[in-house]
Parts: sequence; C-alpha cells; structure tokens
Amino acid sequence: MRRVALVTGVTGQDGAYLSKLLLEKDYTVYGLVRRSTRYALANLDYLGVTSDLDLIEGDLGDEASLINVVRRTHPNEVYNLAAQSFVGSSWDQPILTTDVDAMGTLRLLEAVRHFAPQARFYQASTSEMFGNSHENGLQTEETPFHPRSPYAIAKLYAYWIVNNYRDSYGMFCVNGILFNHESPIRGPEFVTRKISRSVAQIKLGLSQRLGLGNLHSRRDWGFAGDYVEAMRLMLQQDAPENFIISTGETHSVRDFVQAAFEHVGIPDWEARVYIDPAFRRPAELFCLQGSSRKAREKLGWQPRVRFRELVAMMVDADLQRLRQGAA
Ligand code: NAP
Ligand code: F7E
Repeated sequence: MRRVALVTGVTGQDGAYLSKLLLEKDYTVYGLVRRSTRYALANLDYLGVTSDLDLIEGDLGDEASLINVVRRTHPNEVYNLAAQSFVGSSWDQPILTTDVDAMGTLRLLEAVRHFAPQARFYQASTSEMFGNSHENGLQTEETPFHPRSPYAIAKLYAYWIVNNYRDSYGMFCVNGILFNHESPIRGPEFVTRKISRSVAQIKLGLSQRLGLGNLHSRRDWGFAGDYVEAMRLMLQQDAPENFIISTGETHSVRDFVQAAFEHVGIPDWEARVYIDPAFRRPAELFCLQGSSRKAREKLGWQPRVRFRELVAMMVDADLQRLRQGAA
C-alpha cells in the first residue's frame, strides 16, 4: 500500500522540497493550498513536482476546510508546514500570525484527532522559540525557551499543544525544532535570499547597492533539502519524540554577505552594502547555534551541504534566473 501524506504549506520552500522527497519515496502526496496563495506554484514548478501532487484548497484559518481535507485524504502522515513564517511581519500582523501559527495548528490537530487519529503528525517548530537562551553557546532540546517575537510566541503555543495532544490522546505527534534552512527557493524577504538575489543583480549590473539591517546577527544556516529528510525520519521512529535539526555551525549576516560577494568575484563589497534601519527588528536574536546530536544519534541524520556551498548554490541559482530574464 502506498503511504499517504498530507502537507500543509506545500507551496512554500519546505513544502516543495518535502513533496519532492515524499514522491521519490513513492508516497501519494496531498498538498493544502490557499485560494489566495502567495507563491502560487512557482516553488513546486522549480523542483518539477507540480503535476505529481494532488492539491486541495484549504486554509489553516478555516476548520471546515481542514476537516474536509483530512476526511478526503485519509493520511498516514500529516506535515504541518503552513505558517506566516516571516519573523519581521509578525510585529506588523501579530493577530494573523497567532491565528495561523498557533490556532491553525490546533485546528489541524483537532481535524486529525477526530478524522485520522492514527495519522502521524509533524509540526514545523523553530529555533526562534529559544530567543537568546543558550547553554554554553548552544541550543539543545533541553534549553529553556524565551521567545522574542509574536511569531516565536505563536510557534511556542503550537509546540506545546502538539506535545499535549501526544500526552493527552496518545497521538503520534512530534515537533521538529528546525534552525534556519535556506535554498534557491527561499522566500525573497528572508535575509539569505535577499543577499543572494541582490549580489547576483549587482554582478550583472542590474543593481548597485544592498541595504540590510543587523549585520551582526548570527544564524545556524543549513540547506532545506537536507532538513526535510529529517522531518520524514521523525515520523518513521518507533515512538514520537522532538528533535533539533541544525548544522551546529554559526555565521553572521556579514559572513553571508561576504561569502556571496566573494563567490561572484567582487572583493570591494563593503562599498556596496549600507545599513537600512527599516530592516532592524524591535527585538533581535543575536546568535543561534543548535546541537543536533540527538537527531544524529537517533535518526541517523546529518546535514550534507556546508555554509559556503549553500551560499554558492543560492547565488548561482539567482544568477541563472536573472540571465534567463526572471525578476
Ligand atoms: P514559507 O516558504 O514561508 O511557506 C509557508 C507556507 O505556509 C506557504 O505554503 C504558505 O502558502 C502557507 N500558508 C501561510 N498561511 C497559510 C494559511 N492561513 N493556510 C494555509 N497555508 C498557509 O515557509 P518555509 O520556510 O517553507 O517554512 C515551513 C515551516 O517551517 C513554517 O511553518 C515555518 O514557520 C517553519 N520553520 C521554517 C524555518 C526555515 O528556516 N525555513 C525554520 C524553522 C521553522 P501561500 O503560498 O498561500 O502563502
Ligand atoms: O533573518 C537579520 C535579521 O528573516 C535572519 C524564518 O524561516 O528562521 C527564519 O527567521 C537575521 C535576523 O530569518 C536583514 O534581523 C539583517 O537576525 O532571514 P531572516 P529569521 O528571522 O532568522 C527561523 C528559524 C524561522 O522559524 C522563521 O520562519 O538576519 N537581517 N538584515 C535581516 N533579515 C531580513 N529578513 N532582511 C534584512 O534586510
């Protein structure tokens, strides 16, 4: 029997990579798509999987649509990737962010509890929940949470309600606590893609300068294609447990900018970058560096793509897109 997966957030970065992986593993994949989808199907098209998916309309804000999709699809595995995922926007739209990221998770859990209680449930939790909390510079599964944005607070509710449904109803529910992961189809509002796209534009003479906020923030950046493998592995375990997924390396935004300019052979990059206060945040996370030891030991997972390779992959993809005339 083919396994059936239901993926929310299928049009986003992770939804596209996860769908590709599940199709390669011979799953039937249903994707939940909003009527007003932001990315349309560009990410799925980029990875060449659109025609192999079954897309069903629904919204995490609408319980009826979630009940409908769970009843129609009879999933063995549910991956809840849908979210208002941009931290910066969560200060501008805190109520929407909370409704989708916190309440939306609860709505989906309820639909699964009533109509597919045996399904295994993956929740896209985030390193943002840690805030500036750390233990000797690292975040582990035991590090206390101290969220610093409306996004992180909504995700923390989702984290706990997922744990609660596991404890209360015996459902197979897990949280993947993923650190930042990027790719050529990362949304252009996130800093890595903003940099890769701007550097490609500057290289091709289509732009002159790049305006950024805090250059000193440090993130543990991995490749999305590696991280979706961990999501699937978490649902294949004998017992449901939460896992951190990270590279264990940290780099600053400045490091990313420098690596991107160096990759295209522009050494005098500092003259091309200016600080734009509009991109500073009301509360910042200074340094994320995750320990994925538990995932390495129990899931047998490890990241393959290293920092410089990731930067090069993203810049090259943007160069190629621009040369082909894409915006
Ligand atoms: P993304 O590219 O921003 O994708 C978000 C997805 O959620 C899109 O498909 C979007 O659909 C969908 N969505 C938004 N609001 C929705 C709603 N009300 N109902 C249904 N779908 C809705 O995010 P991502 O980078 O792939 O991340 C996937 C998940 O992992 C998110 O939950 C994110 O918070 C979490 N996460 C990401 C990272 C990371 O570094 N990427 C790290 C930790 C956790 P539209 O196309 O309709 O907008
Ligand atoms: O910011 C700084 C910014 O927006 C990274 C999401 O996937 O990962 C992501 O959240 C850092 C921050 O990602 C600009 O202040 C400087 O310190 O790329 P980002 P994020 O906020 O880390 C986590 C794990 C998630 O769960 C989220 O869903 O870069 N920064 N200058 C800037 N950031 C942006 N976006 N734009 C700038 O111009």
